[in-house]
Amino acid sequence: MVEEHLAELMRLTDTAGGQVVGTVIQRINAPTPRYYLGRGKVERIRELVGETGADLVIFDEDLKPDQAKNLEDALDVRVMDRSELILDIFASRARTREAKMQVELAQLEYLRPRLKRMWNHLSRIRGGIGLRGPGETQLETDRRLIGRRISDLKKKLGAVAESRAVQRRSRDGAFRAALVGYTNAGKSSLLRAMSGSDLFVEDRLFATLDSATRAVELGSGHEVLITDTVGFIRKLPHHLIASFRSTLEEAREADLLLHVVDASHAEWREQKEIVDGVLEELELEEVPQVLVFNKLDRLTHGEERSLRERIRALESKPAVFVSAFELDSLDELSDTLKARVRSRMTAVHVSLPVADGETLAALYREGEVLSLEESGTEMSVTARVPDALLGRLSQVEGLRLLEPS
Ligand SMILES: Nc1nc2c(ncn2[C@@H]2O[C@H](COP(=O)(O)OP(=O)(O)OP(=O)(O)O)[C@@H](O)[C@H]2O)c(=O)[nH]1
Ligand SMILES: [Mg+2]
Repeated sequence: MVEEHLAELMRLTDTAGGQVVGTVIQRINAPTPRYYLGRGKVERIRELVGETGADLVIFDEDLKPDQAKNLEDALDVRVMDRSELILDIFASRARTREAKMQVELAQLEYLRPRLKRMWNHLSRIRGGIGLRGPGETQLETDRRLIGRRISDLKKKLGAVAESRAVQRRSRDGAFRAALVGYTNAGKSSLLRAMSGSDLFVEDRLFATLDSATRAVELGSGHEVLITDTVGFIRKLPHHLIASFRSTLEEAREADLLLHVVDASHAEWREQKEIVDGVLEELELEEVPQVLVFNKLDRLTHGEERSLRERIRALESKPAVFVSAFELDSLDELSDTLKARVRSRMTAVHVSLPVADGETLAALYREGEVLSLEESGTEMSVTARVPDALLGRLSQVEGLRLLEPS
């Protein structure tokens, strides 16, 4: 378990552009107030830093501002904790204006109680990871300026969130699903495979920071809008969750969450629990969920069978088993989505003039036509229609909506 956590920290370090030259583990019941670790261990790390020439020491656990400062004084190198490393990765990966603002906000909130220590660094700039902060100018300003910048960012982000909400409303009526899950589970790969569109995929952590929405055609007139979102990780810094809340609004308004799990990962159970925890923190636990076990191509038939049995026996949520690399395996997911889209549509009989090709076309395009009969100048259509179309149909003059079947 500890080894797995450390392995993940190494991947994070790699993603941030660092190179691991040594690791130290200490099992402790309670962290010491001064160094987090015991004195002996601090001495051991000091030696290791000397032997390897390391210029950075990263802790998997979060350090209090004082602890970090004391450790830096004792080790005489830059010290980072897990949260800071994750913030650093987000900072280097943010592409859109919104993501950049969100990361900056989270960094400033993290920085505020640690300003003093950060100033120390700037005076002896060492380069490398950890210094890609919000920029020197901001660091040089005092707390009050940082506070002002924080409220400014919050205001700007609020405006972006508002315009996004307007955009969302204009898409009203469409069935919406959001991909959520642990980082590197394959969310973007799945959306890419299903929508046939180009999305950034990488075997590093936090490839995606911005949510992207794609229309996915499910066949027989069913379409669903699927949103890809930022991945979660163990001990995601609190400030980041808060900052990315509005991006994750997409998930809140989704009709369905597709919780993607990397079934080939040794720790998938823990990862799944962590994702559930973050979803709860974001108050998203009420949104209906389908579990999507991905990377099945990496399992043997035996492993796949026992996974399916286990999930069937223990899991109350519906689950599908897929591989983003095998298009055929996605049918199960498409069928599940199709069933959800259908269940949200209302079955109606519509009677309309034969000449009204426009309405008929809309029924085919947005709904599902189950039967069509012509008699004289009238057509009688039985169809399933989404709410938005139902609303429009009921306003068409001379059109009769018969009782739902
Ligand atoms: N073998 C295998 N690899 C996969 C599958 N799906 C995704 N991958 C690989 O897993 C890695 C991560 O995939 P992404 O799609 O970027 O994962 P993500 O969940 O979007 O990750 P973040 O954006 O970082 O949260 C990439 O190297 C993919 O090629 C799959 O079904 N099988
Ligand atoms: Mg992604």
